[in-house]
Amino acid sequence: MTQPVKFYFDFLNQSSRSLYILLEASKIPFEAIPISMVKGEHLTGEFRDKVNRFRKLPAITDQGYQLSESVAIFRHLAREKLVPEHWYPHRYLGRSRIDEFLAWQQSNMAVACTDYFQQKWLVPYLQKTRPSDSAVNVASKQLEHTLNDFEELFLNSRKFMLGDNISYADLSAICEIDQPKCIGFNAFKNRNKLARWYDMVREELGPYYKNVHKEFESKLKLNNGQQQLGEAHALKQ
Ligand SMILES: N[C@@H](CCC(=O)N[C@@H](CS)C(=O)NCC(=O)O)C(=O)O
Repeated sequence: MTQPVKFYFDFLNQSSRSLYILLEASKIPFEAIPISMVKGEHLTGEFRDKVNRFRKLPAITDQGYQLSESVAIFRHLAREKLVPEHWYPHRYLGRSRIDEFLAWQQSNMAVACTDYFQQKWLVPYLQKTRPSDSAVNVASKQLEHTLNDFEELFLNSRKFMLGDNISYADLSAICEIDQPKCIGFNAFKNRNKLARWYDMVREELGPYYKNVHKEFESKLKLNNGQQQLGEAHALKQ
């Protein structure tokens, strides 16, 4: 019998959220295995030794084989499982367009969104310090630039990036933008097209998105509380 895919993830990570939503929305049987990055669970034990030699999230094991890198995981699922056509459509160069976006995303959007998230939230959390203004400034500029490019180069007058149907490019992009957005960055200032697209994607994803997003926000809140305690402790010393 085919075993469910084992999916290792942390909702603090954008690709973990997009793949989780894809798995759920596609009704692919999977075993969800949360791994806490802030507790360093990805650096030790079975995860390090048997699941992902790169020590990063997300990761899967499928029929005993391990696979990492979110784009490779997405393509594996699309190839090996029953993923509905609209997520990665064959028609009108759909797959090639999505591949083009994912390649751009990995070297542009993901870098900018991750960098902002790390400087503003993750590094201060782990080091129990305040964010460095200059590092956050540099990251903000890079982020503004990437969001302008995204709006200008990938969005159009249609509902979603490829037209009337949502694809994995939209799902992956919204989870990316949530990274800075959920810690207070205003991604929509002077970007009406981006704001309109964001609302339509969120609505289309419905409860799949809502539930995962809620988990992300509660992880941020939970860890924020701990961060403030840490800061107070650091100030006392
Ligand atoms: N290109 C990889 C990036 C994976 C990645 O960098 N994951 C981060 C999560 S934001 C991670 O696991 N970081 C843990 C670490 O670097 O210790 C992908 O798309 O899967």
